[in-house]
Amino acid sequence: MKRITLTRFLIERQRDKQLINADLRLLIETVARACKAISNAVGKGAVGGMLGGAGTDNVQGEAQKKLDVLSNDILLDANEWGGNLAALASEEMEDPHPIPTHFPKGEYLLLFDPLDGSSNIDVNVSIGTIFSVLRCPKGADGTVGDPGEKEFLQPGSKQVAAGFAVYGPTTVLVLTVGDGTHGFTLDREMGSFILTHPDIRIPEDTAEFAINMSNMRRWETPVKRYIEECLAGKTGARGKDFNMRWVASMVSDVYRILTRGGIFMYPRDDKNKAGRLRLMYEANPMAFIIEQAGGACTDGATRMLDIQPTGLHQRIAVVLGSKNEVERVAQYHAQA
Ligand code: AFP
Repeated sequence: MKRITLTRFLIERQRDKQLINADLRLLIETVARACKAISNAVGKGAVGGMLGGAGTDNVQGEAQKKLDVLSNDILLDANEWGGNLAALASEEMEDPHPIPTHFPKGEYLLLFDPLDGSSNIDVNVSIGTIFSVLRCPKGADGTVGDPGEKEFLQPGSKQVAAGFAVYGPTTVLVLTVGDGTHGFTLDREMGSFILTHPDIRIPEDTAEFAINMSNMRRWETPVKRYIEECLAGKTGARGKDFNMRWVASMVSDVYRILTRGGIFMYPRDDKNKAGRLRLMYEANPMAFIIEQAGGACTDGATRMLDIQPTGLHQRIAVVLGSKNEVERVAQYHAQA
């Protein structure tokens, strides 16, 4: 099989399709390189002193793992000097991170969850990095100025690129720049991401759902109805049996759905009143990726990419995956 590296893939989209420019290409290559460094740190685990708590809490009041802090630092260090970013935002930081004054600024905003699935680190289950790229609005003077939270609060449809890395048995980078969704597997000997899953397509139907069943008593009616029908299987309204998977690392559940279909749900409930997942750097990048692979993503009822954000760290309910199943859940919400 002809080996197409991430670099060649990006050069072709810059030169042949004019889909991206040199600054966006540099941004994606830089994030990919940072994901290689995070993959190496994750792979060292206890041997590298990487497990366990950092002894600090993040802005969400969640205890940080050593790898949360290290991954965030790796992404900040990698992205400050390129001259292609106006600012960065991270799950691990309350406010947007300004580009140091001694570096030039560029037109893009980068948002990321540096290490998603942190509760899986110490139990050796796959985790990942999720990122989203927006354009920074320019001020009256035509410059990006000093972007604050307001400049980040754009609907997901404004993303120019989105991706995630999953640090599993293999490290895979999934990426979209708006012309489909593509997967690249890390060749550790060469240190290159190789295009191994071009033009991923999600089957429109599925018989596999992913949800944290322990929250069942807390769900709203449409979600309860949908899952109960899946559990009723062949004898119930769906007329077929369903399987269940729940990794509790969004990157792993989404990657599985990209490879074989499925529906992932983290609904609102009376504990997670706005949902658990973050709109800006989890739901929106995943929604862009999933839609570009022929799937769908809503907050249960509304298309995720149409939602106008109100806060950098706002939480949202998420239903994503095989198009026909996501639409069925939206119908159940409309009927409720
Ligand atoms: P952590 O990063 O705190 O482990 O949360 C992971 C996550 O944001 C997402 O990756 C999972 O799908 C979801 O939360 C798992 O939530 P539960 O632990 O409630 O199942």
